[in-house]
Amino acid sequence: MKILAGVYEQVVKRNPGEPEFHQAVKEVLESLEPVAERHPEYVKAGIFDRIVEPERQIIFRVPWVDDAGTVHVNRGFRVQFNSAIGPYKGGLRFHPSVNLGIIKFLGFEQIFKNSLTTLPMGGGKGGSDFDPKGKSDMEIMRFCQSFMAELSRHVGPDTDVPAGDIGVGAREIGYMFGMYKKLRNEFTGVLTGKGIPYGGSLVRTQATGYGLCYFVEEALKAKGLSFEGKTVVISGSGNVAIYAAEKAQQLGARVVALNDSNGYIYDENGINLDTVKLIKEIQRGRISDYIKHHPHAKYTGGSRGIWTIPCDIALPCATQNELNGEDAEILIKNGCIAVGEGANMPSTPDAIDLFLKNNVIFAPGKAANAGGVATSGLEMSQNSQRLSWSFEEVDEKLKGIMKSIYKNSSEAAAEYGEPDNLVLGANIAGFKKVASAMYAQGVV
Ligand code: NDP
Ligand code: 2IT
Repeated sequence: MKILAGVYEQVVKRNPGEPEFHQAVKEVLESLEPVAERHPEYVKAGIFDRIVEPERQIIFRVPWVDDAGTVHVNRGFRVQFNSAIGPYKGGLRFHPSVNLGIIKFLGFEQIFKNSLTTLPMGGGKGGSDFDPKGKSDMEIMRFCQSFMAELSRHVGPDTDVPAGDIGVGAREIGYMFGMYKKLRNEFTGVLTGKGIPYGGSLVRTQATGYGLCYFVEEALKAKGLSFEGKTVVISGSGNVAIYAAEKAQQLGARVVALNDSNGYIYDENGINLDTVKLIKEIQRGRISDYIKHHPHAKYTGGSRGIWTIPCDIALPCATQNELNGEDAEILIKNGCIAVGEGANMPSTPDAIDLFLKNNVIFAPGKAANAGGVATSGLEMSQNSQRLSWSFEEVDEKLKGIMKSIYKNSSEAAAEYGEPDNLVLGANIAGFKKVASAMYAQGVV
């Protein structure tokens, strides 16, 4: 970095103790250096300085009462990062590891991801350090209501439209939607990922995982390859992982492993997804329960070991920095040909370098997992029109969007001289639209 080195230095200085945010910004600024060279007018207009500073950061107290009558206090966040091309849009994460730096890294990535979808959505992210694990349904409901009691002041269908992320699925969205509607006396599309009976979109549940496979399929196709007959390892066993596995299977691959934060399962016959859905979506159990249903499968404790399983395609779909340089070396040694990020920033920078240097097809999260938010955008369109589209119609639109994200990212990569570098391509393609919108709107 030359032109943009000062921007990065300022980010580190101004945001101490936020390593994930620094990591996300550094990767993007490194990709944008050649853009800054070609566009001195963007440098002069302070586009780079402004894009790394959230427009607004909201931090609030979330008090709630557990089933035993004990009062708990969690911290709530909403970072409204950039609204140049549309209302703030991005998920809510409930996980004990959540802090401002995590939400800022996610919100920053969301700006470029949402731009890539071709839909008019700005970037934002939120959440809480609340741990949903082991909580009763009523505790979850009271927490969500308390969270929305404050959040409702800051969001709205034309202002900021949250959705799910880790620890937030249809149940939590339902409780938050109910509270928003009661407080505002408005039935609006303030959240996406809603249940189908009250304004949700078909395919939103499947969208991130399906979209990931559609994207990887395009990248494979460009090299004359496909999912057919490939062995796939997927980390996580939540929303993204389950539907990535489902689509990979539909495309003819054999998915042999999944994990959660306690350990991984290996099933050489191919994972039975009905069992995983039962354990994870209905019983809210642990992935280790899989071997009770399928005794021939193997369970191994520890969350990292999953990358030691030989595979052709690896899809990290759990969390940030879950795949490091050491894991990348093992995957490459085992002959892995493609890595598609379903999670946000799951690969560390040294892992990404290794994949790129070793000609592993590498599909970065902000392009490859954009199918979730893209379908959220389609949910917003349906809500505005007070219509709902069929499963096939939404799925076709999702497929079309993932194809255009691949096309735009690979064309930008080629334009800037590194045709196989989709990290570079996605960052540049996502930036272009936001930058020209910010430029046109003046210094605001
Ligand atoms: P879920 O809560 O449904 O599932 C998360 C999964 O990841 C669980 O299996 C969980 O295991 C595992 N996991 C979470 N944290 C850790 C950790 N620290 N170490 C190991 N495993 C962990 O979330 P999603 O599937 O929705 O999200 C997964 C990833 O995909 C996240 O990075 C999210 O930001 C990203 N994403 C999600 C989208 C969506 O539409 N939902 C869209 C785009 C990206 P455990 O149960 O043990 O915690
Ligand atoms: O990281 C993401 O893109 C999401 N969690 C989905 C956001 C959304 O608004 O659907």
